Amino acid sequence: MDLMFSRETSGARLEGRPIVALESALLTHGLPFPANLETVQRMEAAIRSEGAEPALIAVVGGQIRIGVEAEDLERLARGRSARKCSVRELPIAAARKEDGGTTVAATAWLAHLAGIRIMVTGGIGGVHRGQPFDVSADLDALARTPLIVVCSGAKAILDLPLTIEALETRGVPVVGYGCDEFPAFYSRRSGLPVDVRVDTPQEVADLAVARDSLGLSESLLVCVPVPKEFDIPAEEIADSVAQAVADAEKMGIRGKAITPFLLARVSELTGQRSERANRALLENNARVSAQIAAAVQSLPRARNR
Ligand code: PSU
Ligand code: MN
Repeated sequence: MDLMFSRETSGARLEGRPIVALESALLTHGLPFPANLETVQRMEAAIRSEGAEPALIAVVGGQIRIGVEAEDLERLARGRSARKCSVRELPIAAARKEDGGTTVAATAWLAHLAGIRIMVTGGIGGVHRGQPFDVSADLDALARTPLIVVCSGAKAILDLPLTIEALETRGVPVVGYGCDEFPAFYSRRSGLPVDVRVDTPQEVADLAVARDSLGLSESLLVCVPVPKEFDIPAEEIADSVAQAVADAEKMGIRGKAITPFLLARVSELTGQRSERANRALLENNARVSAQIAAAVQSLPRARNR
């Protein structure tokens, strides 16, 4: 399957400038229009302001796009027809020539195919509350794709202690970026420890070098807490999350529809406070990922794999 690079991303490749991949499920399924489009544009601007090139990864009419041009971006943002593509849906959307928003799992795989070493998201998927068998494909994808994944931890709608356990089982190092606790998406703190704390982009690059020289295939999960002004302490969001989870249960919402439903419901219940936090952390994560991309760019590529 050919990957289609946008004009900007192929330019950056030729010039050897750092590229940061963005997932597109947040555009098609995570945030409502027009907040979704605005947020992606702000993420792209933040990445460019740090001298890196953003590459939104998505499926457009069955084509795998590494970087999406403005017209298609707007269609993906407006239309609710795109398929939410994790790894299992990728061949379906490609063969059927559909539009698709790629989750962390699918984006990581496609970024890796494209030779991109870092991607950014809001929160990774994980183990769902009360449903220990509903485990996001993000976790297995992280375990087999040697990327740097910048996020604000796992989404607060999940069972975070079980998600941390599942990451441990899969050998994914959890890196706190300026923090000692695993961030809980809307909240800066979760009470759960990270495996290592770093405070600079260079320290992340050092970890990537060590990972690569050991021949390991796991992503580094670099966790950046939501900016302080937007932090919603865990005890303040707990009731809304519990209510949203109960509503999903009552309405019989399952599988891949759960995450988009819960995000939208929590936003409703918090009067959009959670959505503002989501947008702020996405933009901040984009900026941090571009800074890390610059530090990683000068490193030798992993060999022998
Ligand atoms: N981060 C956000 N909003 C989102 C997501 C992440 O701020 O909508 C998406 C990601 O694409 C992630 C997906 O991979 O939710 C997880 O879905 P699931 O639990 O169905 O694997
Ligand atoms: Mn799931």
